[in-house]
Amino acid sequence: MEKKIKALQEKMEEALGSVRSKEELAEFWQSYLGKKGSIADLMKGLGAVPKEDRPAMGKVINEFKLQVEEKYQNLRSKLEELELEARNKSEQVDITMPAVRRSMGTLHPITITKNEMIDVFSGMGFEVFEGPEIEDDDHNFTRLNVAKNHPARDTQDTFYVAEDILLRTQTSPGQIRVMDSQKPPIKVLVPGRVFRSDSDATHSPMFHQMEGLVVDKGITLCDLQGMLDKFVQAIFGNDIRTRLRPSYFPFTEPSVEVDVSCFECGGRGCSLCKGTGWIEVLGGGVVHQKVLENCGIDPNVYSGFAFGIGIERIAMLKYGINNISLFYENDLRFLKQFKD
Ligand code: 2NM
Repeated sequence: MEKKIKALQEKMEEALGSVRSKEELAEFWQSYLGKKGSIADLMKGLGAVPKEDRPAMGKVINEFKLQVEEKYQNLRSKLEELELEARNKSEQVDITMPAVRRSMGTLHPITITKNEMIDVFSGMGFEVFEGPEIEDDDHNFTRLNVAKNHPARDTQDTFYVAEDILLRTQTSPGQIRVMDSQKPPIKVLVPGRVFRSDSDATHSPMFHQMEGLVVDKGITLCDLQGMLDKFVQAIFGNDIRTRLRPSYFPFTEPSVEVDVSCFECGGRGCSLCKGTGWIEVLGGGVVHQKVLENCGIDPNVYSGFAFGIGIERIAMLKYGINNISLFYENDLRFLKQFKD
């Protein structure tokens, strides 16, 4: 019996020495300390020991059992310690490591340009109004003095949603709404998206416009020109001059096209201004008497000027962009170049 215990002790030491995990430790427990383990077997073997030797033998087995239990507990603590250490190591956060820098979003170049234009006009006392993008024929054409048979109403130019319902082709129906709800003096700026069936390097079926309207007593074309001088100088530089050329719009009379002296060559002539020294930037004029009448404003008492500016056009000139579609492709390589 003693020999048997000694052999078991050696086996046990060896088995314990090869335990590497909690699972292996549990197996060890089963085979030595479990109900059907080796030590239980020893206890059962006591029956075959002579009666007078039994107490001493039982004590030996018990001591052996206690010894195994102690070793088992020690190893268990050690394994748990190691496990915790490994976990701490794998979950360790290095607080001195530099953080992953998240790139900030930027405003779209059209938004930057629009904000800059609004800033300039706000400084002159304009208020901003936004009208709906879906309009009716009445606001978009009829009351703006665009005749029933005018080519601008053609389905080739205008996106119709239903009969007499359309995507606005300019923001001026917004100005009609302002004149309907406010009495002069009126000084309003109407920015927004407009839609025309037109598409090439400098035209897009959707683009942004900013129209302005001033109605008061004694307003003339000179007021428009003086105000636009200040506007283009704020946008393109203090040495910029303007030039008015006669034009035609149904809603203004007289109507003008406004050029700025070329900011690239100073007016000597270059590729940007195609050798002319001038660049066309916007249109405007004195509000047609019929438009005022259509909005219940007496043209014998009041007069006004109005203008329309393409925001894409201004942005393309400012930033030297030669294709309008770059604004709508959302290519980050393009967009990231614009910082407010
Ligand atoms: C332009 C050119 C000329 C314009 C006229 C009006 C209104 F509502 F007062 F009649 N709003 N905008 C106008 C006039 C717009 O854009 C090139």
